[in-house]
Amino acid sequence: LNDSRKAYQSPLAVICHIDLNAFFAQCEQLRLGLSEQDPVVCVQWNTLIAVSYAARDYGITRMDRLEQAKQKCPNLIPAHTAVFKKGEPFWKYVDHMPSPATHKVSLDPYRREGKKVLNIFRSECDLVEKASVDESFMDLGRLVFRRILTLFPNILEGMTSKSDTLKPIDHLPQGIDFKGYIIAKKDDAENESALADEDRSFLVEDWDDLVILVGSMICYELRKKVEEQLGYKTSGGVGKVKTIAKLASGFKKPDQQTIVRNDSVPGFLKYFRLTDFWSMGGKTGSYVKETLGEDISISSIRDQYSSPTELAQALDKNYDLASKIFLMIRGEYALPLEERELLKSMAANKNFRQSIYKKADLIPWINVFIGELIVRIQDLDDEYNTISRPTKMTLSVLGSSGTRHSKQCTLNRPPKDYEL
Ligand code: DCP
Ligand code: CA
Repeated sequence: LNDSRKAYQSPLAVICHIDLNAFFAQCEQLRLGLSEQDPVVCVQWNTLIAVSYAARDYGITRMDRLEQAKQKCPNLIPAHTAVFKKGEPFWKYVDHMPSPATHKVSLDPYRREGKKVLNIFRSECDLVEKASVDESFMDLGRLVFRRILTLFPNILEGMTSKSDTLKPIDHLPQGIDFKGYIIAKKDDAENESALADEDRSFLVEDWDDLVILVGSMICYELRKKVEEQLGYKTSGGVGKVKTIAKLASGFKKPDQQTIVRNDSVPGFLKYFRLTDFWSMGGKTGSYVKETLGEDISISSIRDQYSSPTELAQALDKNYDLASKIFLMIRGEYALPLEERELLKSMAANKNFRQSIYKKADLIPWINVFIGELIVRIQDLDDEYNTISRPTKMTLSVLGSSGTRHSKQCTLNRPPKDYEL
């Protein structure tokens, strides 16, 4: 646990996933000085791109158009994203409804807010993976390890070799308890609920339960830190591997967290389909559904195939996919966290909606694209204390007929100066 390169493979690994609730809408709510109870939606032209939980209470979803949403909630607060104006290489918030003919949306404000949250996580935890603009994974190993040493100061006494095992837990120190919803183990509760009984005496049966308990306290503290410093509400999930932590953070929203102890993985996964796993959507998911059967559940795959080899036979001898799925549905698919974002390209684009015939109508948009990309390069430089410069540039146009025209050039000695 105390080695960030190895901790994710430990049977005592603790990974948490934290996701910001209704992220773009929360950014707008705070920017406008509004409260959590205000039904804010974040708007791009007349579509909703994020819906606050207050607006969700009116039955509003991302599928609604702005007009429909206003019908459902007459006092709706639509906040339009920041925009670039044709010809201007910078974005701003405007006090009118911008038009796609003269403006381009900027998501930069949300990227920057996401970065602030990430910085809080990085200041507390030594291994953070940014999963998207509003989600992060954290390997809590070292934080958990240190806290366990303070809770059980003599725990390592008498342990001399790697094959020595920890003594059984005979008592729980004062002042520690799970934070959040605890998923039931199979025998925790006879009832149909996903959650464990409140009788906490047998919630910690072994060390893997205890590390998850400590992890849930740390996850809670991280989330509260974000709320105190920046005002954002989040949801969290705690488990042994990334895939479980990610499903857990989406289980109870908003402003909640969910804890999955190892023995409760089978009970927890009853609530999901294989395609709910990140990376199992899309093509891979469709392929598996076609091959194994449309409505096959996680538990039936688990019962039906008792080894990765058996599963591979059913999946056209795709051994890699089979062993991944085999582990995933048992909550054992341990992947390392990627600390550094591997950024290979950046793009700025604009859907013109109407054909552009004149060069003079096109050039001002190039200014916008450049403005957008430069800010991102600048932020990247600041973040990693580097000077990253693109070495290739592509200009690409997709016509309404579906044909794409591209032109690419190499930038031999890209200037360090942003102005240039
Ligand atoms: N987003 C978007 N278009 C989509 C999906 C998401 O523009 N089709 C943007 C807006 C969201 C942000 O990404 O605020 C994060 O996406 P999430 O899927 O995490 O959704 P939310 O954060 O809005 O809601 P939740 O509380 O369910 O996580
Ligand atoms: Ca989110």
